[in-house]
Amino acid sequence: MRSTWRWFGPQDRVLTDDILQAGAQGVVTALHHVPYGDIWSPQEIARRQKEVATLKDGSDSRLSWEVVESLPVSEDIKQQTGNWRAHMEAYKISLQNIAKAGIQVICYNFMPILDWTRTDLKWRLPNGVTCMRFDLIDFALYDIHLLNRPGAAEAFPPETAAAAAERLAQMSAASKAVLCGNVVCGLPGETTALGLDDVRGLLRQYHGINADRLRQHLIDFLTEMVPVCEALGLRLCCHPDDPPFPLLGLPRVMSTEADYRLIMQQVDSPSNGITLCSGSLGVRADNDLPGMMTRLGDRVHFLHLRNVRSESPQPGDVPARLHSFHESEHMDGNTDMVALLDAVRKEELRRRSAGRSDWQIPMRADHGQDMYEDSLLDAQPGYPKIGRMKGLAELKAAMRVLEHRGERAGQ
Ligand code: DNO
Repeated sequence: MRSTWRWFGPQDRVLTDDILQAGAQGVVTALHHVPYGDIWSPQEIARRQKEVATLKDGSDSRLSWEVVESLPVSEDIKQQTGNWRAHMEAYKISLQNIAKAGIQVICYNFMPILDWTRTDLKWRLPNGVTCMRFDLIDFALYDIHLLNRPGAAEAFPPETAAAAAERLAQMSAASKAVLCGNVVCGLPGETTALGLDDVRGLLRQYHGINADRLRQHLIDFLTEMVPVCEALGLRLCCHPDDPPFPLLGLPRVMSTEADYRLIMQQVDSPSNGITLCSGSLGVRADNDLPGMMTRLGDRVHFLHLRNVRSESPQPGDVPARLHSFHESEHMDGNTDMVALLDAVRKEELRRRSAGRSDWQIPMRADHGQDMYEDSLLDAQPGYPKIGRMKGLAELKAAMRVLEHRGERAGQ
């Protein structure tokens, strides 16, 4: 397992110096300033590589850009409208430019409109840390009463809708504005926040696109991109839906093991792979993360390790449906992290004995709780310096123990 760290570029409050001190071996980043659908030029890629390789005082960081997260798939490609053909060609050129720069792993997602979705970015836990949280009642309140989406009230269990109406009556205008901002916050690198009207407009574009159609668009995307990746020696890896349920009436097609299986079979190539994100997938009680790693491991090109804790029962919550959860400590929550790490270790051993050059899987400690001075630094939501460093240290230590035991037992 190779420890990596997500960095948002020079505007990130966390510095390359911090990444080095945290004990990460490589960097995960993207050209966040390039609009979706545009080409990533060799110059811009080289510039970011240089930034990764440089410490605050100008000296060499000895870090390099190892994983692209994300090379974004535009809405036009997801919907197959407008400029989607041109965006597909641009995507292929970006892949070529990335390959020329020596980077081989490329993460993307196929979630319509919204990436990760939370209702609270700073929820306080009893020990004083804050974390990101998805509260079903707040989300229902947003969907039914702030967005006023037709059909929204029927999309939630009646007791959830009733609790949302009750909460709305006590909510200040300022809290409503915060909630609206939080729901659309998960668009990494987005500089212009989406307003309610923007969201309504985007939702209208998805009329007539159901899950089957979206899945077909993903297959069409991969049918064209995977041969390009094979020729260039690249490994594409799809990030799961977060949370792994349909939201706002939009389809979501990468939420379960069955979803991944289908996509892996449809475009059956090692270049068509998985970003196994235990935090996203782990919200669902029916996703068995260690089992998924064991069964689908040969196609897992990138690991996002974090944990969530489902808060059921809340009014109307059902673990197999959209429900409330918060981001817990990395080693503690819905996912048995030690079992997942052990499945990763075993997959790496299999790869090694098969002579695979990609036997070490890049992993980043995903997200983190804000602790100590994290709230003062106010880095990208979900990506604090200290809380993430703690997560990385715990994950590395647990893995080291498993490896040590394995070495002693000769396995
Ligand atoms: C959340 C991240 C996601 C991820 C994209 C990949 O923190 O894991 O935003 O970067 O979905 O395309």
